[in-house]
Amino acid sequence: MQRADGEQNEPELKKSRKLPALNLPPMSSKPWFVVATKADLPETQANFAALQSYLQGVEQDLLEHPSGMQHAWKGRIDVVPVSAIRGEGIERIPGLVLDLLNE
Ligand SMILES: Nc1nc2c(ncn2[C@@H]2O[C@H](COP(=O)(O)OP(=O)(O)OP(=O)(O)O)[C@@H](O)[C@H]2O)c(=O)[nH]1
Ligand SMILES: [Mg+2]
Repeated sequence: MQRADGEQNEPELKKSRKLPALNLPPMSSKPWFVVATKADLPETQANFAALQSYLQGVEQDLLEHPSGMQHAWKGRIDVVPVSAIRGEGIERIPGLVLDLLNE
């Protein structure tokens, strides 16, 4: 902030306590999987096939990880087709989460 007398005045925010550095692993290092909704709609089939081949490309390191990070998590990327509206296909999800937690 510029004062009328030309002195620099620290903005109020800068005076507040600095946050400590984050030493947590980056998001990109975390395992993940994809839940693909609308599997009950026939018109989503082509998109689903495209999604599967994209994920295979990422898994096989042929395509960039979606985070753009070099040391991103490398593992099996599952994709679960579901009908969110009918609550179908969701049974696999808790098991997938447990597998990834126990990795
Ligand atoms: N038939 C069907 N409709 C769904 C499904 N999931 C969401 N919808 C409908 O799709 C519309 C968009 O809802 P959401 O998916 O929550 O919103 P969104 O993800 O921001 O939008 P989309 O890009 O359309 O998926 C709503 O009318 C939902 O009821 C599904 O699995 N099957
Ligand atoms: Mg949606």
